[in-house]
Amino acid sequence: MWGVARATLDGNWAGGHTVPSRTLYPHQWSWDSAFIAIGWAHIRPDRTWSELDSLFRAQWRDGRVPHIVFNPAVAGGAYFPGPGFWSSNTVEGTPPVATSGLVQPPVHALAAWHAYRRVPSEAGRVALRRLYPRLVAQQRYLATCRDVGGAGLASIVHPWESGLDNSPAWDGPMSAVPAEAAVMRAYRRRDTVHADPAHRPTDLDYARYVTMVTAYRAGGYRDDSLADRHPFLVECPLFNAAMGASEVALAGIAEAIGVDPGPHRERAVAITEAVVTRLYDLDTGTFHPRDLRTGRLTPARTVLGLTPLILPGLPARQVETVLAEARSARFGLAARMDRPLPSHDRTATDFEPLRYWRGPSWMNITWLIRLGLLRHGHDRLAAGLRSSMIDLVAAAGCHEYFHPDTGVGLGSPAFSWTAALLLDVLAD
Ligand code: 2M8
Repeated sequence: MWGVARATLDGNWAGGHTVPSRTLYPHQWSWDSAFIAIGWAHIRPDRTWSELDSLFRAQWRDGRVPHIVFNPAVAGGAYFPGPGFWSSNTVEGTPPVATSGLVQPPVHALAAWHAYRRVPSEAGRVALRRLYPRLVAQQRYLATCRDVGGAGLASIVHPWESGLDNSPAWDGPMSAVPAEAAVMRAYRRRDTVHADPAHRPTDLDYARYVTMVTAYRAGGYRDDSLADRHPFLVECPLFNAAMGASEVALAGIAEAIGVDPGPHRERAVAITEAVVTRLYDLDTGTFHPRDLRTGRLTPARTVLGLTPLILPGLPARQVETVLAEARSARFGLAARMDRPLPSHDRTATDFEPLRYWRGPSWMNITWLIRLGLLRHGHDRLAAGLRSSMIDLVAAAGCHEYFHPDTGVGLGSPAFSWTAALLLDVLAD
């Protein structure tokens, strides 16, 4: 299995960065690169740092790390929406390379620190020193420009920023976004050329995705007065838990390179408190996104609700109830998993075992929740997730996602973060 994972990463290495998939995603994606960097640490540590360096070279002057960095050597039409659609070159403070204008969950400091601690080296320390100011700028952008709710959490302006594009978590906020058929008639989707349309977001989802980007782009991707003009504004538990966990990681990095870790620790505490105050629901005992348009928590009980476990300072009360949620029939977490961890509540009427983030099991989320379980001392449950990850790849290969009942491989068959995170758990 080690060999398959290694061959998958090698096959997707594009010189300087790794594509998530040669067919579906032929450019560099932000949070993919963070997970991929962790995998490279086990086989080619130099590539861990190339991966992160190439991503952060595309950082905007305001600190945002774009969710896609386009490879100029790949044809413009290979992915929709491509560089021409985003037009980053018309915006001030953008890098010479074309990028998108959105972000993704800030797992990068977490990944850089994790990779370094797994395989420490002097070259790694030099790379951490180089990356540190960029990682700090990334966090600062999110904590300031994106704090639309004013409570110390970052808002996302598009479901693509959550990484869980068509999660049922977004159904409420998405329904408020105007969707005109004419919007989509102007474009041709490329994803459905490579993947079964029944496994992907719908055309209606895409019409709204395009509408939201168009609105953000029309304002030059600026974040001032978003509350007055942007149709989708949400505080996501995973996104903010990642921001908090990255402050914890930055404290570690700061110490390793001789910088004061204190401010990072303070920010980690403040973000953890805000995640609990703003996103925890006493009735369900789990976390939910907050829709800033309505002021309410979104009702779906998705796997996003479990992800604040990655915060080491999550209070015992929340750890306990989130674990109860994870162990319930909704997610089936156990020391011996009988099925993989789903991305959505498997008892919900809108659970769809084949459709992307509406049910299938994903390696990156399983890896993050395993990390959270380890952080809170639940080693037996963490071991259950580790075995489940290994079993999935042993049976199906390095697929993008997996059927949450049968484990059948879905989406791209040679997917980078699946390979990378498998290497990480195998190396344990
Ligand atoms: C998926 O998202 C992209 C848009 O960013 C797409 O569907 O085209 C998501 O699974 C996202 O989390 C992931 O980073 C990206 C590349 O793997 O694909």
